[in-house]
Amino acid sequence: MSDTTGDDLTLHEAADVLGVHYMTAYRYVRLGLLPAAKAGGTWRVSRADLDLFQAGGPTGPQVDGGSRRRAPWAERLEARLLAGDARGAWGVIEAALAAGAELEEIYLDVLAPAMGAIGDRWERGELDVSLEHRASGIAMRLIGRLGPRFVRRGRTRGAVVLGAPAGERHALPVALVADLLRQHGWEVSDLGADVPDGSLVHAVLNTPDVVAVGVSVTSDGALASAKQAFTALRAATSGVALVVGGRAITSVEKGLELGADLVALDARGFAQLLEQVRAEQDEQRTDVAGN
Ligand code: B12
Repeated sequence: MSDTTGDDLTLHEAADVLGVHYMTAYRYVRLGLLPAAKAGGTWRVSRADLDLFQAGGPTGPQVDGGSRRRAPWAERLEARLLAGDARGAWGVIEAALAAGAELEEIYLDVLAPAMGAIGDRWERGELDVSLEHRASGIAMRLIGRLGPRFVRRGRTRGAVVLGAPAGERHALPVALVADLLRQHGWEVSDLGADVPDGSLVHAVLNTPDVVAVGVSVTSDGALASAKQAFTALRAATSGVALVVGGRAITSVEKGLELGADLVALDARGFAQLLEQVRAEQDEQRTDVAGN
């Protein structure tokens, strides 16, 4: 979003310039189409953003005429997250769903890239980490609202324990992967971030019908602790697949070096991998029973 401290307008003024009703302009803001920031209880729009919107620029109204499915939802969500606008962020999600986006697409093609872009901006020194924290809080709430929609009825395929190792504070990726697996019929025990080795082991030993444990590693700084977690899991459990994934796992070799049995380079491939694991485990059980 552009700097709104200088030549900016109230939302009423912006609506006048656009020749639309105030509520229409407000909807543009809520959907992330028109960048705006709240100052003293009122929405302010920068002249530059308004000009861009009128010209049909990156956030402009060309979406109404084009394919809403291919609209830049991630950019709009990023804008709402950075503005600290939880309602607006939900509005973007609802609009994307109404336009036909699948739940999985909302997570992988809207929410994940929006968060990734926020991280990139933080890395470039363009925003304070407080904005990243606030955006993460809103993202978690979005996941909380969307989560129940991922749950599939009927018999589960088996259970999966998911968590991030000690010192790894990125819980969002874990929550997101957990829902994606639930959608494929897995019962997921999401332990979140910063899980001590002993607790990971405890969860695996106490989860009925557990097929695999997935360890999520996002920051490079947590690779060593992920290795320790796998050492502990390998020593205490058997017959459970040890899977690693996450942003810090850039190759299969890197994942295997940590002591994992299997590496999933993206969340989409994880459910498929689990199917294979389950089938192999069932086969082994049949062999044992037959002998
Ligand atoms: C949100 C965020 C935070 C939040 C986390 C809040 C929370 N509750 O999760 C807070 C503010 C706490 C935070 C803290 C830090 N962060 Co941070 N953070 C991010 C950010 C912006 C988004 C992460 C996210 O949720 N992404 C969305 C998820 C869905 O995408 P994903 O991680 O790629 O996950 C996908 C796959 O990897 C896969 N997957 C994930 N887990 C698993 C597990 C399995 C088993 C499988 C199969 C697949 C899988 O599925 C997901 C969906 O496709 C990223 C930027 C980025 N590019 O990701 C930086 C980022 C990860 N953070 C970074 C850093 C440096 C930090 C800090 C060290 C900063 C600091 N100095 O304080 C700290 C502390 C980290 C620690 N000790 O753990 C760096 C990491 C760089 C690196 N090479 O290590 C990043 C990349 C920012 C950057 N561009 O530099 N962060």
